Amino acid sequence: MITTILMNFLEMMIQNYNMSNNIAVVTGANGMDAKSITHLLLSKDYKVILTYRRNTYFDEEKIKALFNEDLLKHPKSELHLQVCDISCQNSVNGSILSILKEHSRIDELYLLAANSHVGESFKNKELSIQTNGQSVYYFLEALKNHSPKTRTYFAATSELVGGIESGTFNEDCLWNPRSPYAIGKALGARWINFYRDSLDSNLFCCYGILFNHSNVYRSKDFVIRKITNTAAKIALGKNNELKLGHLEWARDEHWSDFGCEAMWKMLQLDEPENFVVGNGETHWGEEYVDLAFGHFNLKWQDYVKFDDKLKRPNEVVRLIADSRKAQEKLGWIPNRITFKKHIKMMCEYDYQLENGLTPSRPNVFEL
Ligand code: G4F
Repeated sequence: MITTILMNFLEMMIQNYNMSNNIAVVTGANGMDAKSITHLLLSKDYKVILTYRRNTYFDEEKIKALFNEDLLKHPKSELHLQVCDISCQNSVNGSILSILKEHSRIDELYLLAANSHVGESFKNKELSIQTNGQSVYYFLEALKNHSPKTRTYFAATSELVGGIESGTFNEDCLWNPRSPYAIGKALGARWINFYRDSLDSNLFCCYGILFNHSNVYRSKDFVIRKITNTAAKIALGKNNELKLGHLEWARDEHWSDFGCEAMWKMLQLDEPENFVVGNGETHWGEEYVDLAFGHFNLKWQDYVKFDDKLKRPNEVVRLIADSRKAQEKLGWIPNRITFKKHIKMMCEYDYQLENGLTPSRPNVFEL
C-alpha cells in the first residue's frame, strides 16, 4: 500500500517536472541582449532568471517593469532576478547552486553579460579578459559539476574578425582580435569549444558570432544610439552638436530581437554548433548620420563635430557577415527590416523619449 502511494507520488512529481515551463538563466540584466531575449523567452512561457551584478545603479523594480506586459500576456511565464558577479568564480558557482536549489534545474543558459564597450576595454584590459572570457570557464565548470544537461549559448562577437577589407566573414575564417574586448571574447569562445569537444563532459554549448545589432535598449555609449538620440535632441532644440571620433567605419547591423531569436534557435538544435549571424550588408558611418539627421530634416554636416579623444587605438574598420549557415540550419532570415527603417524606428523612439513621453518598444515580430 505504502509502495503504491509512493510510486503514484513519484509519477506525479515526474509529470509535473516535465510539464513545467522551460527554465532559462540569462546573464547581464542591464544589457540590451538580455532584455531582448527575455521578452522572447517570456513569450514562449519560459521561467526566466535574469542575473545582475549588485551595484548602486541597478534598479530591480525598473528592470521588472519592462516585462510586466509580457507576464500579463503569458501568464504561465515567470521572471526572477539573481545576483551574480561573473568576474568571480565563487559568485558564479554560488549563483548556479542557488538557482538549482530554488528552481530544481536549468534548461538553458544565455551568457550575455559582458564589458561590451570595445573602446573602454583598452582602459581596463584585465577586467575585459576576465568578464568577457574567463567567466565562460566559471560557468561551464559549474555546469559540468552541477547541471551537465543545461544547454549554453555564449555571445561571441564579430570583433573577433578584426575587420575585413573585402569579402565576408563566416564560421571558418581566421580571427584577428584587435582589442582587449575581442581577446576576451576569443578566450570565451575557445572555452566553449573546449567544454563541448575536448573534455569528456560533452556539454551542450555553442557560441554565436553576432555582427552589430541594436534596438531601443542600446546604450547611448554605442555609436548608433548616440547618433539617433543626439539627432532627436537636436531636433527638439535640447542639444546643438554631436561629437564623434570619426566616420570611417562600416558595420553590418541587424535589429537585436532577430539576433536573439537566432541564439534561442541555436539551443533548440539536436547538436550544438557555432554560427555567424548578420545581414550580409554593410553601412558606412556617413550613412548612419545621414539617415538619422535626415529623419529630422537636418543636415548632419551642420551638427557633427569630430574629437580625436573618441578614436580607438586599434580601429576595426569594416565588418560584413556571411550567415548562410545560420540561414540554412536555423532558418534565420537576414534583412527582415531595411537599414533605413531600423534607423527610423530608433529615431522615432528617441524623439518621443526626449520629448518626455514613454514610447513603447517596437515589437519587430509583429510588424
Ligand atoms: O558603436 P560602437 O562602439 O560598436 P562596436 O565597436 O562596433 O562594437 C559593438 O558591436 C560588436 C559586434 O560587432 C560587439 F561585440 C560590441 O560589444 C559592441 O556591441 O562603435 C562602432 C564604430 C567603431 O568603429 C567606433 O570606433 O563607431 C566608431 N565610433 C566613432 N565615433 C564611435 C564613436 N563609437 C562610439 N561608441 N562612440 C563614438 O563617439
